[in-house]
Amino acid sequence: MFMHKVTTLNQFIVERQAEIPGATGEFSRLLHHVGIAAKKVHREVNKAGLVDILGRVGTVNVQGENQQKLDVFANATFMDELRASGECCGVATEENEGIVVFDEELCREGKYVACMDPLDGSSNIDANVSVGTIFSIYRRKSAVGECPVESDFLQVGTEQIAAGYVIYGSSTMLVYTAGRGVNGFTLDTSIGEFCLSHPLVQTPARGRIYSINEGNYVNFPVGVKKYIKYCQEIDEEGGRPYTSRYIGSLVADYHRNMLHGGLFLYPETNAYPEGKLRLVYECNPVAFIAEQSGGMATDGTRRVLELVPGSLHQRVPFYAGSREMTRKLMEFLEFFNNI
Ligand code: P6P
Repeated sequence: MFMHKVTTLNQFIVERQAEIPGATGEFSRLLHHVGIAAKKVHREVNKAGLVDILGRVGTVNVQGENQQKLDVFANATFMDELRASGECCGVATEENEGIVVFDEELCREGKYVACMDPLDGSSNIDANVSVGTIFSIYRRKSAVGECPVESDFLQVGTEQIAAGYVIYGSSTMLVYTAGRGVNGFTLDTSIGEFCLSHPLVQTPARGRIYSINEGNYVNFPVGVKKYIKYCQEIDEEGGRPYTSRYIGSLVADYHRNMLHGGLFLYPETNAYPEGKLRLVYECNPVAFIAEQSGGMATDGTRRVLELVPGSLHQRVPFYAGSREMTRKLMEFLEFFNNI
């Protein structure tokens, strides 16, 4: 039987490293450990419901959100693997108020820091809805050998060395970019490896899907309301009306739109006047992926990757996806939000 060539994540990382002059394998080791953590979280997410890994631990995280057992497990797992890589000196995570410094001897020489949402959308888990891990890697600015400081984690998004997400859905995929395109790897559980399944992903310039929680409609900025109505109008060429698709899990909503074409919108609302999504560990990594796959990501007026983070858990309005759809939305915001 002919076996088509399978490229595992580790083979891909090593091959790519060979292309980068002076690459010393440190970043490759870091990414390898991200892959290990993703496999461990996959295992627990996929047996949730069968064992006592579901539900709340009875604690709340820094966001005041009830922590799910899987949140806590995913946070600990990714931290352990990033620490074990020896290349990361600290992590900023949704689950912890401040930065987590890896002070062990092994990590102090680490050149990288990570920002992550270890299990985004976890409130959906007991309903068997896809959830995700979102991560962002920066080169530290503080001196190697010393403890990292908060400013290492508040770098502008264009400084990202790599970013990606793991989507725990009908299959588990790891999607990442290191600035040379976006590649997707699907977990083949029969061999326990992430295998290249979506090489050099390109988001269609326009699509027919818009994703937004229309339950917040009455409080949306007028430009967003007008854009939603634009999506729903019939045009003579049959391009519209678009389809509304919203899962309520950022990674799942974004991933579908990235592959098929579409626009994800999370504007400011009454409940979240700054927007709900976090700049440092949700919007910046997704924005890096968006741009590297030919799409766009904005806070409505500015490029997300150029926003200077003021605090670890800062929220921003977030619009990301097909570039022609994003541009059209920005036209609506520009016109209607300024009249
Ligand atoms: P809403 C999940 O809680 C999350 O942080 C993102 O994954 C998702 O896009 C958003 O919130 C959904 O928020 O207000 O529509 O339920």
